[in-house]
Amino acid sequence: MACCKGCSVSGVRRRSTSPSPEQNVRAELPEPEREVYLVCALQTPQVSAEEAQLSLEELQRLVQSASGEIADALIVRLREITAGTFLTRGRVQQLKACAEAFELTGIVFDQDFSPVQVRNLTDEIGVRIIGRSELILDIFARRARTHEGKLQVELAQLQYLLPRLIGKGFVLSRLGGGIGTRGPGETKLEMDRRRIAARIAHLRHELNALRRHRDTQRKRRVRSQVLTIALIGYTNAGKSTLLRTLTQAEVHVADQLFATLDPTARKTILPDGRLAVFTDTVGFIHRLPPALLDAFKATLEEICYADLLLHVVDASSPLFEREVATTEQILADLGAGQKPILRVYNKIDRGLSEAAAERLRSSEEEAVAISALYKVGILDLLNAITRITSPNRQRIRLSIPYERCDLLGQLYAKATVEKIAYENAAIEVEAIADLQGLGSAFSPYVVREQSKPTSSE
Ligand SMILES: Nc1nc2c(ncn2[C@@H]2O[C@H](COP(=O)(O)OP(=O)(O)OP(=O)(O)O)[C@@H](O)[C@H]2O)c(=O)[nH]1
Ligand SMILES: [Mg+2]
Repeated sequence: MACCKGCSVSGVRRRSTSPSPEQNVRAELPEPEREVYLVCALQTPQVSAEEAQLSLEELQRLVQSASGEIADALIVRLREITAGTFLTRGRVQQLKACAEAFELTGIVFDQDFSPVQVRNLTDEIGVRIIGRSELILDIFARRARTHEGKLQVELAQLQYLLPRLIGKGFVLSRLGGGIGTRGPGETKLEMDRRRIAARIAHLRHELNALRRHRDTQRKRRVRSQVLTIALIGYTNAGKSTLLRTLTQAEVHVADQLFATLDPTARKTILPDGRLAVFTDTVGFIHRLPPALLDAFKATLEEICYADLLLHVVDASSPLFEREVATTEQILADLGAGQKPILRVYNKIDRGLSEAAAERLRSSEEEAVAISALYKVGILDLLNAITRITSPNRQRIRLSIPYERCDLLGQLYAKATVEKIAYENAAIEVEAIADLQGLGSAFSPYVVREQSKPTSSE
């Protein structure tokens, strides 16, 4: 059956009518509410067919990440825009027919409408109308686990909502639950304007207190001179998988958008013996709602204090270029555009997208190709990290007399000792170290390499 052009019922999973014995047992438990959505990308004169298709694909992944069932996905072509409803009368009627045929919970669009347009469309179609920002905010609300994460998500949701309330408020609860009505911890967002404003002020106050605490922790870290490396990049690029591979940490990895929300830090030892802390945080997305960027600023600012950024990209993604550009733009917005950055082309086991292969070939930037999942190229990555974070480190030879063997402890702490030989006259050492960092106590014992004789000599 096709209820409107481009629709088919193939994607809908209907409830089974004859339950199995297993289902009978489960029937005693309350069935989780089923949420079925129609997913629509808009193709206006400003949006190309290709862009609309890519946008539709990403929107479907977002709906799945919000645990929504997708009845169908379609591109709605619009030659003109109607002020009150954005969509033309004919399109509104088609969507209404779809909503009835599929018993939809709502329709998700790849853009945000004005509050008046949302109200008019809801009234005419009779189901919830969900914009892209609302959908992303909903995913964040589901994922927030830590106290700070929950406060940040609630702040973002309320900041997004406040200017959208029409009349006295309570707009969200008008058409039941589902995407866009959840707050962190599954609380329902039902508030009026005055209470929202008061709650925003309170959340800001609490978040500022947490920010001060974070500042103190950071200062302590800076004092202890631990190297911090931030994993950043588009959502689903494989940041958490890489953190797992690098540090053997048990971190959450999932094939869904925004699997990670709360920052995680794990330690590991670099090949040169230095301790490094890797931090993993929320992924970026094209057109990230500004309310989210603002609310998560404190967490994201951590990126600005890292010694090095590992920009993890899914090199197999057909959206490679856009994902790289989006990440770079968000980094610039956060004030981290000038930080040392190492590009990590991940998922090479799947093959490189054309754009990624081209960039890798022609690139002058520092880049490494890896598979975080299959642990390919990890040593190259670690070596590149070591090189970038300590350009002054070099291979040195030391000849330490036995009466200064007290220096050995310091040497092991500050350098990577590659060879050590206890000869008759002295302890002969080969190590990788930053000479300046080692300190003046070592200077008398550095063996200067003899300059190579030239051919004329
Ligand atoms: N084939 C392949 N899949 C990978 C690789 N690295 C990660 N993945 C998969 O990609 C998906 C996303 O991985 P995550 O590590 O959760 O990605 P993320 O960047 O942390 O994502 P968010 O937390 O959502 O921003 C998972 O299904 C991983 O198993 C890789 O090298 N090769
Ligand atoms: Mg993650």
